Formats: sequence, C-alpha cells, structure tokens
Amino acid sequence: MPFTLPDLPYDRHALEPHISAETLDLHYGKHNQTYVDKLNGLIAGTEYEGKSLEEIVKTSSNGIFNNAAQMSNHDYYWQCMSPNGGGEPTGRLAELINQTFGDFATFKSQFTDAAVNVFGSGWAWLVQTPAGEIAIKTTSNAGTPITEGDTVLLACDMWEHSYYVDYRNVRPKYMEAFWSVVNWEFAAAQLN
Ligand code: MN3
Repeated sequence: MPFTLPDLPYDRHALEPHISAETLDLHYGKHNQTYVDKLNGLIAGTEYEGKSLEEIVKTSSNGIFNNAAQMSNHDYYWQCMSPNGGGEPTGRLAELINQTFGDFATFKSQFTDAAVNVFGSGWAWLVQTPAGEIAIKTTSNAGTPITEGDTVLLACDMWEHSYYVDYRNVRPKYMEAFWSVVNWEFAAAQLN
C-alpha cells in the first residue's frame, strides 16, 4: 500500500489569522503532498516498500530519507497546531519545562531564538531524550530528532514555505503565530 497524505486535523481556514488558508493550501496541499508522492515513487520496488514510515526514516538516506523524513516531520507539525491552541502547557509538561528552563517565558524565548536562527531550511523541536529529559533541538533540511531516539513533543517548520506567504522574511512574526496556535495537549500526550 502506498503512503497517503494524512488528513489535516482542522479546516484550512481554522488557523487564521495566524496561519492563512493560502499557506495551508500550498504547504499542506502542495509541498506535503509532493513529499508523499515522491516517497512512493522512490520506494516502489525497493526494500523499503511495505515498511513503516518510521522504519524508513531510521534506515534510509538521500532522496528516500529526505522525502520520508519530511512526511514524518509534517505529520508532527500539523498536529502541533490547533485552532484551540496557544497559551501555556499544564501538568507534567509544565513541570518539566520549569525544571529544565527555569520558567515558561525562558523556554519560549530560547525556543524562538533557536527557531529564528535555523540557517536556511530546517526545523526547531522540543523533544524528550531517551534519558527522559526535555530539550530544544534544531535540524537542517529534512533532519529529524527521531533518528537519535528522541520523542518529538513539538515540531516547528522553519522552511520558507511555512511563513513566506503570510510573513515574508520576518521569522519572528511567524513564531508569534506559531505560539498563538501551538497545541500543548498534543505535546503533553507525547511524553513518555
Ligand atoms: Mn514544510
């Protein structure tokens, strides 16, 4: 069975005014669809056909890795945003953030700084490491922390196609938008 593009967990207008329907039409409807289509084309007839997306991400390289990882990265990214998002985490995730970063404002500032400073195309992440600690990480291009055994709590796409329609080159504005829709319930549910 070839991979299919998972449904967006909300309507394409649902994140407005922070993330526009035009951005989601292009980003989800075109870019993400292209990763899925290219992956299917590249794995047809290879040892990767029939494997899970995670297995492919963890064992492939080059074009197959790039398209599989981008498909996986976007699966996280869409779920990390919600029309009911924003605000601050609660419960165990809030405690872990406070223990690790001091307080939520410091965490938010450090994550924003890491994201804005991703050079070229890449991703910013909040992860839980195999040791159980939470950490901010960044990756270039299609890179994903799941290849290091980390659990993804938050994924923030720093490729230009995420923000150029809405915010042109102004990454800090896009980060304000991301914090306005960030889905803390999803992040908390990923904790081990
Ligand atoms: Mn993208």
